[in-house]
Amino acid sequence: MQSQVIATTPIPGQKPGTSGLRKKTRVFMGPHYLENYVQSIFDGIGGVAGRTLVLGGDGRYFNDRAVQVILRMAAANGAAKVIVGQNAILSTPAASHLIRSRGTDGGLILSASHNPGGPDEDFGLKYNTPNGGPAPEAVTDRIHQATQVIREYRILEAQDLDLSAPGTARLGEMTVEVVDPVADYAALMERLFDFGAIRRLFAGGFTMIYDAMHAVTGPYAVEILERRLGAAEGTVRNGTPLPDFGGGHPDPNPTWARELYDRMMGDDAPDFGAASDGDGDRNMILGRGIYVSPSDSLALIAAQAHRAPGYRDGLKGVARSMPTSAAVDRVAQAMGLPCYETPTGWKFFGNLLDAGRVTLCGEESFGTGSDHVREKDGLWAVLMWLNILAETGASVRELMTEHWRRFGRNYYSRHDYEAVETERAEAVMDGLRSALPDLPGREVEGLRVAAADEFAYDDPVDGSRSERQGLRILFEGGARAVFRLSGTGTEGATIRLYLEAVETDPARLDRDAAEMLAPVARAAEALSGLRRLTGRAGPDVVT
Ligand code: VG1
Ligand code: CO
Repeated sequence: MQSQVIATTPIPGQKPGTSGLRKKTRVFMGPHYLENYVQSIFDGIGGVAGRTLVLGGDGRYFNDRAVQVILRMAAANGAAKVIVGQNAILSTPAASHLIRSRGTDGGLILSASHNPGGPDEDFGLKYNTPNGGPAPEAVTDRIHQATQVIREYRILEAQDLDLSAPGTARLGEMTVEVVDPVADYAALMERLFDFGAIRRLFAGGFTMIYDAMHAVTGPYAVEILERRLGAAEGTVRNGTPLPDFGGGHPDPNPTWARELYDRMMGDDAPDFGAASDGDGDRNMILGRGIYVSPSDSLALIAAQAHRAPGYRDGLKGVARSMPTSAAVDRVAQAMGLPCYETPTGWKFFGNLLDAGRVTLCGEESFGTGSDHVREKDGLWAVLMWLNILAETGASVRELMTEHWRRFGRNYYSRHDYEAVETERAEAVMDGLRSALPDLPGREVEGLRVAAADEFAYDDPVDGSRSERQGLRILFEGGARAVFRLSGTGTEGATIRLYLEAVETDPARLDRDAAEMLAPVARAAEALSGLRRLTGRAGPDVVT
């Protein structure tokens, strides 16, 4: 087999965002695009000669082709071994687990997560470091630099490898090990959670719907929920992964998982509902007639995790991304746990997890996880909830009601304004940024600004600093409005407005979130002119 050196030139815009490089699929399929980026990852991490990598993706359109290209490039770059998921499939948390458990030098994950898939939709690729987590900024900066000076890439001239069955093959000098994508991950879950207790729960008639959204978690959920835990056949819906996710948007939130949401709010709702995203790292939690916001789910898990065997000794600490509500902070305070506030994106939790400072992390964007891997983990969150439900015998509503009574409630909502013209989005952010110093003390819509700033993060473990991580307006009484530009979009700019209001009055804990947040929303508009400047009547997605 011949190793080729192909001349190329830098392609602008190959800059990793919140979670790797995400572009339109056709962009990724363009001449040299994928190859340039893969070679730049290899160059950015100091080469892959003699190294072992994990490789897999969420099965979206172009996943299978891209994996064959990456295998040939890894071989031509002298990698010793690549461990690849059967049929090129690995959920993001399963990939993170493999990277760690097999002691590898990292991995490449192909996914655009919750973004739709298909020739006219999105594709993505990211590198995870040997700890199993998304590469930190220092590493993604080096990869980006490599994309700007690339002159050539290496690729083996070879036929496609058959990845349809577990086993070992060779590609030139490199070993390729094809592994069952579910087995190791399911075994890990069985060590963390009390499968016996959950099995008894289902045997006792507990009912559930899990919507895999035609994305990667289908086979994982069928194996774990239906086969190992005895949930009724058919509990897992849309369980066959499809390259275009059945034409849907594999994003587990009340907008995109509408069918599940409506079902859970209806008369014939089962006891528990959950969904996961394209690559399996997000989760949505629902009970009969109740939607649990991701920030509340994080807080509840912080308070109840000791009920699961893997967390019986308690938590070392907790961390949340800055825009995530402070519900978990209240739990941490009550339980005497360290609590960290990081920028958006799982890569910022890695150091805290590695240093043993925190056990549990979460984001408002339907991401929850722990130190069992270095990614957020959708099915893990679902199993954690099932374990808590099994141990307490309470319903989701009872658990949340009791939680709010004990800790108070942070009403929360995120408003997304999508595909905004980049200049207009910048104008909103620049205008607000320059107004920040004058905001403290101002009264608007019955709220008084207590503080306003642009969030920056100093990593307490490695001392690195990350600036420009979102604009915050804090009101007296704990309410808050946060503005950020998304780092995962592929079209124009997406402005995210995060709204929060705190309530401790026992008589006001069961209100409608939109109603409770209306004054904060009005104040946010008055101070930023978001709708006025973008010409939008309202958000595209509310979660
Ligand atoms: C979004 C979320 C962020 C999450 C990221 C990756 O990023 O807000 O919390 O970590 O997606 O999740 P942004 O920059 O668009 O706000 V996933 O499931 O897309 O890997
Ligand atoms: Co995801």
